[in-house]
Amino acid sequence: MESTSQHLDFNKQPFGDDFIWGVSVASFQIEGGCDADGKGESIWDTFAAKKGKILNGDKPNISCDFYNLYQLDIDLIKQMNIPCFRFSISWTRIFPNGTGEINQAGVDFYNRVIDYCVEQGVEPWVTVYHWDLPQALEIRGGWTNRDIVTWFKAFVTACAENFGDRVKHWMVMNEPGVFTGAGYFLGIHAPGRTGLKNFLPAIHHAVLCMAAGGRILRSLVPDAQVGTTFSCSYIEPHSDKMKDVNAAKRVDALLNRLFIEPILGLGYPFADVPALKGVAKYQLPGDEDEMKFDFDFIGVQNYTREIVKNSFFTPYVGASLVKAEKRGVPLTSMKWEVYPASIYQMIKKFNSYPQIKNIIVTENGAAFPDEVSDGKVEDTRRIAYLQSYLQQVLRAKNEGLKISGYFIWTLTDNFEWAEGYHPRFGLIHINFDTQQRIIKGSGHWYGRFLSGK
Ligand code: GCO
Repeated sequence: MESTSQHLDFNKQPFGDDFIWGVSVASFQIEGGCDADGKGESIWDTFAAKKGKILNGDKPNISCDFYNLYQLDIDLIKQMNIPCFRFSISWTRIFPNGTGEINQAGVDFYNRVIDYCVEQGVEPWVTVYHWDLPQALEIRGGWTNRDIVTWFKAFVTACAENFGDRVKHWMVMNEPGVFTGAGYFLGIHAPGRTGLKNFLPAIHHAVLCMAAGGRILRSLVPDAQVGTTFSCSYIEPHSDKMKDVNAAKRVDALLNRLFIEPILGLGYPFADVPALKGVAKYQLPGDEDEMKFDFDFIGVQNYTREIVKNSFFTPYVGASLVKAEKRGVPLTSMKWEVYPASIYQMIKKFNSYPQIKNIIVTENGAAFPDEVSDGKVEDTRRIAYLQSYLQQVLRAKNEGLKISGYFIWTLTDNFEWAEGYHPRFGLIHINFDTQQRIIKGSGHWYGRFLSGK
């Protein structure tokens, strides 16, 4: 991998003055305050309270205490010269039972966060749904129940009506592929359900909600830019044998095409993943149109690539991933390969859909085992990672691809879902016992990069 010193004078200038820069977080990963001021229980509160679900038994109840320390964190964003702050809204702060009466104290919390951003000159970018479904709705079937479309519309409407006067950049959903796949098929994320019978309806309802949410935001906040975000990994076959090439094609359809294509009006990629054909069972007449929405931008979230080989015994996809650990490549704490060209390839892939108007990298970053020494965190590997991926974003931009922004995942070390607190992704180090924040070397580097000097 490229060394840090190679890019000491690399700054934002070659990206042009209009390029958008930011940092991303998610409500459940940072806020804590799990029952503060009338907040209801989300599927992640329930899941994390169960034994054996979160690595080391880590608890999300306090996390980074953003609920109380938000001003401090927004001050640090400003100190790092970061213009845009992407965060999400906890559904159960607004509707403790998922639907029904609004909890004004929850609305007030986000009003405080948004107002403070505006006061500090930091632009709020809001994700409506970043995985923390109300447990009260999960009991009624959650993403497998088509009523979720009605519940979700009410949630989006409440967000648009309460925050749309100040928030002009919206993302309806974060990575539907991950919350349906990990939460409703593999059972490793909340709510911990498994199998096609849960996964297939969850996929279709997530698509309907994404499009419906887009329409609501556009009508209630007409001067807003409305987007949504997708996880994606560059997929390469293990060999050039036809069976591996075809296996890679199936995994690519599953991981990279399943949600974007119906939104663009192309339908589900059933031809390449026949196992998903059962989704059709949940489609009602008229859904083809309801699934479509012309988003102003698509958020691409990329961290790595995957190498795929044919695997006769793996059900449904007949393919398996060749683990990065076994390939002798540089790894992050998530055991994800550091492979900068993946971000260029994914921008190029999304760019190739003529229906997509604009692409923004809404997440990219890396977890490394950072350590505090003499009050400092010298995370040179993260700086090298970010610089090398940014070089690839620049390559895409210079080739004329429709890429117009980049957000780092993430602001502070935080609760990394089933992995708990061990993967540290932040530009800011957190001591989870004292809540002390230390801007890491990477945070100082991003600040200099963004100052354009
Ligand atoms: C995701 C989520 C984030 C993660 C990040 C690192 O992409 O899974 O948006 O919540 O924390 O991606 O895994």
